[in-house]
Amino acid sequence: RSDRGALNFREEYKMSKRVTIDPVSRIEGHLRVDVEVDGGKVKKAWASGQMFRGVETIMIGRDPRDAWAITQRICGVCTTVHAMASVRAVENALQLEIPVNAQYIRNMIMLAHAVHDHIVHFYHLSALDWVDVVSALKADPDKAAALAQSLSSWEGNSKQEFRRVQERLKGYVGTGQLGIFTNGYWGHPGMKLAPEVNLLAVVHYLQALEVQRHASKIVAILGSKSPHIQNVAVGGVSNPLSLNTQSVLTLERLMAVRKWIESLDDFVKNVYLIDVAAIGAFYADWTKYGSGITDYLSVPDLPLDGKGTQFALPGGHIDGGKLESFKPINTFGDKYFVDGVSEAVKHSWYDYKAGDHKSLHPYVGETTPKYTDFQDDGKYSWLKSPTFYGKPMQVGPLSRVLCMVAAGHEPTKKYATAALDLVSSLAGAKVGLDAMHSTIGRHAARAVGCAVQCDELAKQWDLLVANMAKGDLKTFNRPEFPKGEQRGVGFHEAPRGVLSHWVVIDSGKIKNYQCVVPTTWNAAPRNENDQPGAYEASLLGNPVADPEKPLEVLRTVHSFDPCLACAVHVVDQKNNPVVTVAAV
Ligand code: NFE
Ligand code: MG
Repeated sequence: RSDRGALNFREEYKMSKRVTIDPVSRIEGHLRVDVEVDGGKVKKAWASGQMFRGVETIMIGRDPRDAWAITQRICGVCTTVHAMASVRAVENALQLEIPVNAQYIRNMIMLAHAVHDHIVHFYHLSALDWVDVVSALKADPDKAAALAQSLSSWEGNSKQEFRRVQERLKGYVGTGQLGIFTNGYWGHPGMKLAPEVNLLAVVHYLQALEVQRHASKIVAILGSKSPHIQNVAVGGVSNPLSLNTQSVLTLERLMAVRKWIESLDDFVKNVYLIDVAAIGAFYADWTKYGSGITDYLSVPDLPLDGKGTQFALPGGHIDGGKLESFKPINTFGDKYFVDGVSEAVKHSWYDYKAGDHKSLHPYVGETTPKYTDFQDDGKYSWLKSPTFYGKPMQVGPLSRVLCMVAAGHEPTKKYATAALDLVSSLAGAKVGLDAMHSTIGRHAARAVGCAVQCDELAKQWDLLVANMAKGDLKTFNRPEFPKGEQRGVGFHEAPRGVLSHWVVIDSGKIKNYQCVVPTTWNAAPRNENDQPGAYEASLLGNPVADPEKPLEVLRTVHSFDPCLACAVHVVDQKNNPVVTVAAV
């Protein structure tokens, strides 16, 4: 970052071969990653959440009906997801059924949010790990457009568009002002794409900026605001439905939503899915790196009934990468899920009353901060370490897609097969489902899952409109809080994976509240048995060509789409990095 930093780095690197990336950027929140590099490969890795938020502790004593509005502020990226998990937790505690219209509206919000998240993650947060923007200047724009047209009939693949974008890019670079593209690892030996492919990706990067707005509009129309929706309530949603009255959710607004669904669908299937397959084919060696933990966990989502016993998308657990081991999670409050989750703090900056050698179930979870310093073999992160029946898990798009394939979900199988066939034909070698257990596989899975989500958006829209046509306009069932204690869990398959909120209510007040969040699963420090979390495990064996520009480490970390704000759910502490590398 500064001359001093660079000097420190060179001196220390000779001795320790340790690289600290702090902060990792193009993510949400504050993540530090340390790796020990030997012989050009990562031998040891640490992932550390560098801020404490404490949202769980401020929930105590509050009205459970307010929890969603507060916990939603955990994150500025997946804003909707904590609202959903929270109302589901309270509804589960009360065994409160909600109207199906409320499910459909919530489902559409979750889906639009997820599609937004995935498009932005691929193009704007991670593509620049693979795409050399400066090299795109050397491309022949007509050849690049011809390549794009050979892959897809997307209307934005014209020669005129490719020439226009390249001229615009020359304008940036010519003035020496790269703007959002400053500080990339341009010209790094790990960048392998031909100039034409780089230009293709830059064109779609800019188009994706336009298209992602359509997903946000859907969230804003249905959720009354984006980011941070305002329309959920324990018991349903606060959207009054009407076929023709103004100021409520009318057919006119729903038709606008439909138009944006179609635009997203077009982009995801004809651009995003294709680009991921193309980049995957050109970086086929990255199917060998980054698998890490192959115990996968996902939860079913998109409930189709008021209780959460039927879901559009399946979820469950895969043991050791073996699809045939798949065990489903079936309903809200599923015992197999509820009994399996616990969190440890042996390597986290927290203290458990009964000692740190054991993990705690979220219903009896504790959030008592205890900061030390960064201790390689002791405490080094604000994240806890969640486990499922004692084992660390990988969660997220890859887990979700593998579980859906294992469950026999046909649309997922269809998009996964199409994507892998395209990769195989471009790479000139058969690439199968096994290749998905990798850094690049996480990107492919995210795109496959996103295509499924676009289909589901249209289906949920159809379900809502068909139900309204039958005359059912109900969206809310009032909750009643009995005396005594109730416990509930709300889970949601959020963009980054399994999210669960756990609430203990005592006579209408929150007695305990724990959030076990996707990035907590993936970016967890070592657990009570010193087993590494998913980021840490996935980094082992990663190549590092130039430790001063650890592009390959960022590739694998970014493939998870980190969100540390979520993961630690409000104090920056001093740390003493050996080597500090700031990277875009
Ligand atoms: Ni802050 Fe999130 C998602 C949640 S964290 S983005 O998806 O919950 O992993
Ligand atoms: Mg938590």
